[in-house]
Amino acid sequence: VSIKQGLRQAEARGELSLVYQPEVDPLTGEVRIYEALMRWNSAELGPVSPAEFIPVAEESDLIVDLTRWLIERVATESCTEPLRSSNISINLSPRQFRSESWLSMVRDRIDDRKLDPARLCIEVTESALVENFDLASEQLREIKQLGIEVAIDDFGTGYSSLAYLKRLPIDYLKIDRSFVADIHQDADDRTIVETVIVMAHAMGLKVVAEGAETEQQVDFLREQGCDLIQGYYYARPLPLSALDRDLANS
Ligand code: G
Ligand code: G
Ligand code: G
Ligand code: NA
Ligand code: MN
Repeated sequence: VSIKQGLRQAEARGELSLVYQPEVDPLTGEVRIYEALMRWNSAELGPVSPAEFIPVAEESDLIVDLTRWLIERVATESCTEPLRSSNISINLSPRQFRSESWLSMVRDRIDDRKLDPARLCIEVTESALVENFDLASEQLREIKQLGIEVAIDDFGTGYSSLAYLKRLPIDYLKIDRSFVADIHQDADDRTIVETVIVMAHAMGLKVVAEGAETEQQVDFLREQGCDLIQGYYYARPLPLSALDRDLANS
């Protein structure tokens, strides 16, 4: 079967799930945010990455069903431990972000109190915001009015400048893991990370570093004042049932 055919049945067959990866305050070791990441384990195709199936879903109405599934599942799981004592972030592709249907789904769950907007963060890439700046501005204003936070994902891999993003109501920059990976070996990457943190803080933004795998990376990021750190050093993305156990020893 093709990805498209398989995806059409994925929800009904119970093949979709969420895993969560913590974003940790390096000063206290506390989890501030759990990032929800979608997983599809297809009976025919095996595990398929969202990087592969989201673009396919976007070619049709399948993306609407997938987005609804994501929001409903996050709403349900966010009420259970250990998620209920942290914030939760969800990823939206640029096309998902620009269509407003996800926002009305979120609003419905806020209205019936299944989702707490103050605990929700939306992760989008730079391109989602800069490719249609006016629409993005309008969308972000509505999101902020609801009390939802916004993070720029994979920061540094797009083509926008911080000065440009300053005109948008953003809460977090997530430094792309490609800059974090070579912190030990590459002085340029160290400079980029230091500079992004200083500039982001000067602009009132919080910084999350992605992809920290080693103690040296975590030490460097903490010393530079990075607000939150995510990566295998702390935890891999894990299903809800495995989160408790993992946090007990972190
Ligand atoms: O977790 P993983 O390495 O499989 O993620 C691959 C890519 O898919 C990442 O860029 C991630 O941000 C994205 N991704 C994961 N879950 C979702 C989701 O629910 N929606 C969207 N749009 N992208 C997701
Ligand atoms: O594009 P995005 O940053 O959303 O991608 C998230 C993906 O990155 C997740 O699917 C996750 O599996 C992966 N990831 C998370 N932490 C690490 C890490 O420390 N190292 C590496 N190589 N990948 C990571
Ligand atoms: O621990 P487990 O076998 O469930 O890990 C699944 C995959 O996650 C591994 O194959 C590995 O690629 C990745 N992984 C888990 N922890 C780490 C880590 O600390 N560093 C890196 N680079 N990858 C990891
Ligand atoms: Na993300
Ligand atoms: Mn990312």
